[in-house]
Amino acid sequence: MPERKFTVKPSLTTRGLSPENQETPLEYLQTDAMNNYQFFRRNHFDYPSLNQANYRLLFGGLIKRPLSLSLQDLSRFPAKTLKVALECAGNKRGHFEPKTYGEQWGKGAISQGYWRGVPLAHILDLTGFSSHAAEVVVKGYDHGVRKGSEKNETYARSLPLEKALHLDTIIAFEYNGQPLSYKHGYPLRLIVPGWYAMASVKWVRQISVIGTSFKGAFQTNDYMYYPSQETDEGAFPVTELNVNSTIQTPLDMEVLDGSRHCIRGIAWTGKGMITRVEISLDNGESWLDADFHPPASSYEWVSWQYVWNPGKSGEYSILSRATDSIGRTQVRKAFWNRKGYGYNAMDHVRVFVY
Ligand SMILES: Nc1nc2c(c(=O)[nH]1)N[C@H]1C(S)=C(S)[C@@H](COP(=O)(O)O)O[C@H]1N2
Ligand SMILES: [Mo]
Repeated sequence: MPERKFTVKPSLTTRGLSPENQETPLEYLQTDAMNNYQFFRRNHFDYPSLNQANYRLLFGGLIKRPLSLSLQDLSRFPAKTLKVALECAGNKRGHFEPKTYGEQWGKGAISQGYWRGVPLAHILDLTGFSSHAAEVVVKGYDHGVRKGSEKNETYARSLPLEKALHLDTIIAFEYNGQPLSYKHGYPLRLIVPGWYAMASVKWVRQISVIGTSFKGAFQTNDYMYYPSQETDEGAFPVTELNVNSTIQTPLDMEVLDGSRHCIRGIAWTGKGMITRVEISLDNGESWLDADFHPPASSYEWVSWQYVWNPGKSGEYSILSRATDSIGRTQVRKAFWNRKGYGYNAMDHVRVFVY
């Protein structure tokens, strides 16, 4: 089987420079824990400047004991390490038909690695909160004029109390055993496993408990599914990841010889576990099971492969389709929505075998 050997390291694919939006060249990666320089970058504003020496994480709102924590204070809480894939809600937006406005992401607005941090619940236990608490708002340091508005805004998102108190929702300070890199949220970022990555707020400044539903623009304007082109009717919030899969090799429109090839890719979901990945070599007429090791947790992707002997020369249309333990399966056409979130149609590449 021809092995792909690279002498140069793949670099990020640029979708925007100011703010920086770059995607992971997933097609060229062999690892399942990305280095910082291969991790996709998704920013709404320019990188913030923050005073590292005096950094304090503030807790406010409907809590009994307001709190301000230094990094050292935080290090005294019990921490855990989780392998989590972060996927941008706009991953694969460029595949929507008809097209939708926004960064035209390909398949690489997803990356994963090991995040270490303190469960937010441990800190909220310490502050205590009122019986009227409904949501927890996490505010970042970055701000500016949001695309599509004229107002100066700060990046902020809320979580329902239940998700905020989930023991795997962590305030992370390490990635792959190192302090977070500046671009990925140093010194602290929230990690919300199972949800699209807009929830994983970088450069956390303040955490507030509120008794109402948060109305920030990144929650009420953006990161809502709008099923209709013309009106906001039927809108609902973007939360958990959809079941999904991506073919890494071969590449779309690649020319292959007739020898054995390894069709390789990843599959993931935000709820339950991946239970099945299938491949079709005839554009969906028939399906074959791909091989993968069961995932250790529901927050990481599985790497799957299928060894293929094409035999006959000609054009092939290859599809991948993942199924999860709650019974969700990828379908041929993704649910279209005006802002282009949550694309999860079966993946599709065409190859020519000579
Ligand atoms: N403070 C802040 N946090 C943020 C964002 C942001 O612009 N500012 N973008 C969110 C979105 S939409 C995504 S997809 C992820 C991207 O994280 P990364 O740049 O570390 O890959 O961060 C999320 N957290
Ligand atoms: Mo995102």
